[in-house]
Formats: sequence, C-alpha cells, structure tokens
Amino acid sequence: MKQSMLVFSLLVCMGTLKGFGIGNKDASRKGPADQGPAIAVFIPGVMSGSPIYELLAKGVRQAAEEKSGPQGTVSVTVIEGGFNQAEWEGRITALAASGRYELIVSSNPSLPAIASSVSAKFPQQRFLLLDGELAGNPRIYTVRYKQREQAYMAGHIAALVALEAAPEGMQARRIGLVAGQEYPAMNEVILPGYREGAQHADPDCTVDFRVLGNWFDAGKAAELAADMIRGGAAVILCVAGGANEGVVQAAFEAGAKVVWFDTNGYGVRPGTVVGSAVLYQDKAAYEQTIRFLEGTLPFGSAEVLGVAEGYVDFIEADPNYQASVSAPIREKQRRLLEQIRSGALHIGD
Ligand code: RBF
Repeated sequence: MKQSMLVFSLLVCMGTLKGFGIGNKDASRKGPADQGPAIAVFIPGVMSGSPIYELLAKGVRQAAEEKSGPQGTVSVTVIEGGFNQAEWEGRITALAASGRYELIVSSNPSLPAIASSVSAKFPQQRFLLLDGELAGNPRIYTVRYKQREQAYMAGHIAALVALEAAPEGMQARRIGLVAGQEYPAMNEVILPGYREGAQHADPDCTVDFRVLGNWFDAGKAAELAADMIRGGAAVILCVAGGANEGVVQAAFEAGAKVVWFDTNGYGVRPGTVVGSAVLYQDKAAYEQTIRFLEGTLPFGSAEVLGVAEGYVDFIEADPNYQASVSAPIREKQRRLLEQIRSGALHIGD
C-alpha cells in the first residue's frame, strides 16, 4: 500500500514536471504531488521604492499565475537580500543549497558574477538574471537592456526642459544625475548616454553627476539634489532606488524638475516629473519565466534588448507629461523618439 502510494506520487510528480515542460529534473527536489515548480525571486536590496525590482517581481508572479492550473501551482517566493551587498552571495548560496527552487530569478549587473560563483558549488541550480550579462554558463540565462538608449532619451528631455527654463542669454545650462552608487553600467553606459542625449538637444548643456553611496537615504539625496539645484541644475535624473523620493521633494521645493527612470513616474509628483524613460522589465521577466516553465529558456545565452525590441521606451502618452511639458518640447522629443524607433538614429550599446 505504502509502496503503491509512493509510485503514484512519483508518477504525479513526473506528470507535473512534464506538464511544465521543464523536463530533466530530479523528482526528489519536488514538494507535495500537487505542487508545481518553485521559483525564488531574489531582490538585491529591497523592493519598495526601486522600480526595477517591483517590475521584476510583478512579471514573475504574472507568469506563475498564468502557468498554475490543474497540473500544479507554480510557487513564487520573493526574498529581499537587503542593502548589505557583501551578504548577497551567502543568501543566494543558501537558496541554492536548499534545493527547493527550480529557478532563482534576480536582477542587477552584479548578479552574474555572484550566480557564477554559486553555480560552481551547486551546478544543478538554474538562474534567470535580468539587467546583467553573462554568456556561456549552461545554468544561467541573462537579459541586459540597452540603457544607453534609455539614458539618451532621459538626457534629451532634461536638456530641453533646462534650456526652456534658462533665462534669456544664459550660457551655462546644466542638468543633474543622482546615482545610488557607481558601477560599470552607470559610469560607462547610463551617464555617457544621458550626456549624449542632452547634448543632442543642447550642445552647451553640462551634466552634474553625484553619487549617493546607497539606494535608500532619501534625506541625503534631498540634500544632494538641493545643492545641485543651487549650482544651476534645472532638471535632475534620479537613479537611486528608494532615495529617489528625496530628489523629487528637493526639486519640488526649489521649483526644479525631475526625470524618472525605469517606470512611469509622472504620477509620483505631477508637474515636477517631466520625463519617464522606462524599461519593460515586467514584460521581460514574465516572458522569460514563461519560457523557463515551458522548457524553452536557452540557458547559456545572453540577450540584449532595447527600443527596437520593445523593452526600452519613453512615455509620452500620459496626461501629466502633456500638462507639465510645453508643446514645442514634446514635439522635439517626439521627433527624437521617432528617429530612435525607426533606426534612423543609432545610439549603440
Ligand atoms: N537600482 C535600484 O533601483 N535599487 C537598488 O537597490 C539598486 N541596487 C543596485 C545594486 C548594485 C550592486 C548595482 C550594480 C545596481 C543597483 N541598482 C539598483 C541599479 C539597477 O541595477 C539599474 O542600473 C537601475 O535601476 C537603472 O535601470
């Protein structure tokens, strides 16, 4: 009796795995027979206030819901890794060592190196990593975004708004960028892309770049932003996670403007946020999780997605954008976007 029960549950397990198409799995790693695959979403930081992480969890959850049904439930566990980056590898190692998750999903440029190191110790563990790049590890699949395009669009709108706000004849136009920390994608892609986009709109525009040193201190971010505004920055792009709200508050108080990154931020402070250069990370997370559950995610490869592929964009269709940005600026921004979307303007990687 006991043995036939065991055989029965093994068969159900195998059926479940087959139904999800994720194939060559070790059935002993499964939970109860009615359970489908288990996915861990590791947030390198905290979710609240970090648009890119909110989108990640949303996309994975949506895929899991869609793929749950009579054949089993896909479970999603979201784990916040906190702001101590030295602890992330240990936390991910523990997730892999538990053997509970068919897939660990995460997002940020530092994750591929961490996952590689964990992968060497737990070679059965598979990873889906967004906002990072690594090819050649047969257990890791990555998606990176063309953030030079995203930053270029942000810089273009920022410079146009700063130019319009500048007093007649004023020579030195300035915009700002507040980053949570310095990292290669920031220093080599986002900052230069922002500057290039700005100078496309106004060749005399300069960028005041400041680094906060963390992804949460809104008070310090507000002080930084206020100082930048006093120094002449009329528009500031914020890429500082939970600290972004400090930048918005300082800009609001001083009558300056903000450009938002990753999600549609016009509603954060209508009239102060004048641009939203976004990533469709929810869409990427959803699609890649679906591919994993269907057994078609090509582990070992690295994809790079931008405007042409439909994962990087600038939001124009928002009443707050239309209300807070003048028609001539919106027209110039529209023309730039058209050039990027059509491929007439190639921004590179
Ligand atoms: N972006 C956030 O919005 N919140 C974070 O907590 C955060 N932490 C990061 C930690 C590291 C080590 C690195 C390299 C990047 C981090 N980012 C964070 C930036 C994120 O990867 C991305 O560049 C920005 O969200 C812009 O798309």
